Amino acid sequence: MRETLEKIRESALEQIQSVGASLEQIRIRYLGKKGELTAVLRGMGALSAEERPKIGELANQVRADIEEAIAAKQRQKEALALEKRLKEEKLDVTMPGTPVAAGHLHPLTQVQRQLEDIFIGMGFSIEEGPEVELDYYNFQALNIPKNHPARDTQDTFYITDSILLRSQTSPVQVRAMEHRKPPIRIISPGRVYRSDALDATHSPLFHQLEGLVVDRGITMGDLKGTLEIFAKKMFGENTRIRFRPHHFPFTEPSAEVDVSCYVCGGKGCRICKGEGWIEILGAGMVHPFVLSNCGIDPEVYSGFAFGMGIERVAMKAYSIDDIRLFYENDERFLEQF
Ligand code: 2U9
Repeated sequence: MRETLEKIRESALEQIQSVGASLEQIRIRYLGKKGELTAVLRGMGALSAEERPKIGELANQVRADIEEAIAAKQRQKEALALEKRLKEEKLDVTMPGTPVAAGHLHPLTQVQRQLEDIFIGMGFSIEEGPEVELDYYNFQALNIPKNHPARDTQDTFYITDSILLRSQTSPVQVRAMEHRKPPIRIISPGRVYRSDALDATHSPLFHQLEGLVVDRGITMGDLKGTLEIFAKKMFGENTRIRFRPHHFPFTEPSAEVDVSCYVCGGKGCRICKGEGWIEILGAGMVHPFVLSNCGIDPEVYSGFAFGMGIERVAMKAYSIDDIRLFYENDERFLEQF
């Protein structure tokens, strides 16, 4: 029996060391319930009382040796596998990275922020308000009563008789005047709605930026100076502006404002259609009726206001000839900005 045990140990240890051995199969073959060592242990009953403990001790030693050899081989296999993996997975941290496609602000947002920054730099603050407005704030307070011809030029989306989608951002400024005492120096950028058919130059939704200054002693000179600084910052230091007389119900006097062509400098070119000037804004002195509608005494205070379409400014600045490009979100267009 001693010999059998020694043979079992020898053959098991040899198999454990052999390349490609399945350690689990070896364990089952020798130490499993029906294993060779187990079979020997079962036969120990036939031994004499003197021999039994000695053989028992040897059998236990053989079991321990086989278990230890299996464990050692297992550790060796794992170490080899780890070494192999580390070799294969070697990282070259000096390799160039894979660029991640990053988005950016929409060109209209970029232009809006640029305009806002210019006016913030001149001491204006940004004022926001509802897009669903009362007829009163969008029209009546601005000296555009019901049946006024100016209402025909702006086809408005009505929700009820007295509620509408704002057709300009002026109502924001009416509300500001109601709540604040002069000096007031605000801009109101935002979405406006007009019931126009979508074509290359019109959209039922577009964006405006309007400005309003109210204080004692505000004059047309302040308006001109403000818009001149704006034009130079937006279109370049050599830009000049010119006022052409116009009519708006909410300003008196009123003007349309052109900037000298930033492409040809005023000589006349394809961009300014030979004019040398590009129309960019409307402006004027706030009508006394509008001031008093908003609770401001026109005998004490005066003010100027201006307004521009953000799409129009962006189209002029980037030579874009179709307003629809802003709303289609075609990446081939957007990625150019
Ligand atoms: C108050 C009083 C007066 C805002 C003004 C314009 C002139 C103007 C147009 C530009 C192109 C609208 O987007 S557009 O179609 N706007 O020409 N807007 S003065 O006047 C105000 C605003 C608020 C209380």
